[in-house]
Parts: sequence; C-alpha cells; structure tokens
Amino acid sequence: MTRPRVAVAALGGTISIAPGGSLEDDAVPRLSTADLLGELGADLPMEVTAGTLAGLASASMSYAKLAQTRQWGIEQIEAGAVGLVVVQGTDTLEETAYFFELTWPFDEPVVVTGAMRNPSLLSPDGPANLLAALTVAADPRSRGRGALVAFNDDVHAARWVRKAHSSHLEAFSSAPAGPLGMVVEQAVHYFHRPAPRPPALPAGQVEGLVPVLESGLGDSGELLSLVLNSGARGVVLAATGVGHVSAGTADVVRSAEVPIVVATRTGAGPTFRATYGSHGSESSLIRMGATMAGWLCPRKSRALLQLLLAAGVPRAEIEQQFRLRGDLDR
Ligand code: DAS
Repeated sequence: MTRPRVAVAALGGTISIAPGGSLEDDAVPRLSTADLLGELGADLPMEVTAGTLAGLASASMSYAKLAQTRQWGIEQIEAGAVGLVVVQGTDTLEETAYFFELTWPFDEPVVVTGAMRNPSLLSPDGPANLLAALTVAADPRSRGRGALVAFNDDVHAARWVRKAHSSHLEAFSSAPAGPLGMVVEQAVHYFHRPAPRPPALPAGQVEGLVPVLESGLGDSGELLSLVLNSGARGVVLAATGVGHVSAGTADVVRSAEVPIVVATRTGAGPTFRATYGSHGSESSLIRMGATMAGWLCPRKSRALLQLLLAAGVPRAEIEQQFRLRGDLDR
C-alpha cells in the first residue's frame, strides 16, 4: 500500500535547538528537519519530504519568510503531498497558523507545531508534537479544515488558538471555543465535521506599520495620535471590555484616515456593536468609521488587516472581511 506523503518545513524555534545550544546564540547549530524526523524512528506510516527553510527564533519571523514557506508548501501539494506541516517556535506560532488560514488555497491541511521543551531538557515535547502534526496532516479527515495547530495531543483551529501560557507544555488554548479534536493512539479524532471556510486571500507583500495599541487606564489618545502621524497604514486597538477606548482616544479615532480595527484585550469573548453609547464605546466607534473585530483577538486582527492592506482592499471591504471572518454564524 502506498503511504500518503506529507511535506515538513522547519523554520527554527525551541524544537530545533541542537542539544546543548540556546536560541540566543546564533552560532549554535539548529536541528534540520531530517534530524527532527530521525528522532521519530524509521517506521512512520507516511512518507515525508523535508525542507529546512530557516533557523529562526520565532519573534524574528517575517511575512516574507511565511510567503516563502507557503510557496514551498504549494509546490509540495501540487507535486502530490496530502498536507503540509510547519515546524517553528511557539512564540508567534498562532500568527503563522492564521496567516496560512487566511491564504492557503487548498483543502489539504496545513498543520503548525513546535515545542515548549528543547531537546536538551528532560522529556522534550518536540518529537511527540511533530508526530501528532504528521498524523493530523496525513489524515483525510483533516481536509477542508484550513490551518490547524497540533500541540500536546490537541488539534486547534488557527482562528481560535493562542499561546496562553509562557512555559507549560499545554501552552496553547482555543478558549472559549475549545479544540477541534485530539490525537489519540496515533489517530486524529475530530469532535465536529468541518465547516465551510471563507475564500483564501492573496498572500501579498505586507508592508508598512500596522501596530496593535492597547487601551487602558490613563490612555489619553496621545499614542494613537503619534502612530497615525508617523504614517501607520492601519491600527488595531486592543480595547477594553467589549470594545471601548477612552474619550481622548475616541477623539483621535474620529479624525483617523486609515482603518482602525477594535478588538477586545480581554483574551476571550467578542466585541459588541450596539449596547453602550458613551463617547469611546463600541457604538460610538462604529459611528466614527471603526471596524469591530468580533471574535478575532488583536493579534489575529492585525494579521487580517495587514493582509487586506497588502491586497489593496478598499475600506468598505475591510469592514465586510472582518464581519465574514470575525463574526460567528448566527
Ligand atoms: N519560545 C521559543 C519556542 O517555543 C522560542 C521561539 O518561539 O522561537 O520555540
């Protein structure tokens, strides 16, 4: 019987620190994809094509590197691979997963993984996470589910997943939606059937400043003003509660000429549209032309806004895209 072929792109991170090395030391050799796969033994139920595309600490990941990885993955799928696994550092893993969720044009899954414990620590989790990611990528039940994260035996949807703990092995959470499934005895179990997905966006060249600014106590709007005056192409406000900012920040939003997206800084739950009416509340920001992020967190909102701006999407369509991808089916 022919084994399904999975492509694996390694980009660096804790999972690929060579034993005895550290990510802070750029001279330390990284483990290649072949090294990582070697730890899994010879009897894998899938064939693997390996590419070592970078050796980065994931805080230094760039859209250019992601675009290159996507292109490599597209070529692998077109040559017959049934899925793509991306191995990288956990710190920006959720952004990578969401980049693929937004731009991946195939039903074949992209599965992102990494590790919390490097290979020189006791019980490193990299090999188990990589095997789980391969299992998920090779399984036909993963088709049509977009970009996934396989970590600590859970399978998460890119839209929901975030790094929610800086050091635990169970560092990733999809609260409040919960994971899509689990890897059990080297098979993936999904809790629900795949849902229809919005069309893929172009993976255009991301340029210019699109910062996330967090609102909070004592926020006068001065920082937003500085950012807008320095030529930002758009701004995501990590707003308080259901999408509220100070009166001072609201004054600046009113005169902004670039898209302002309002997400909640709380870590779970949606922004509102029509409950509060004070200056700086969600309904007042909507009247000023701001776009509400719905259920998308500030980080995912930033990635979506960056890709929409890179695609040259006009402002009215930015609003529609956030409704399409940030709201839930009701
Ligand atoms: N936190 C490390 C990791 O999990 C570093 C990084 O993200 O590259 O891989």
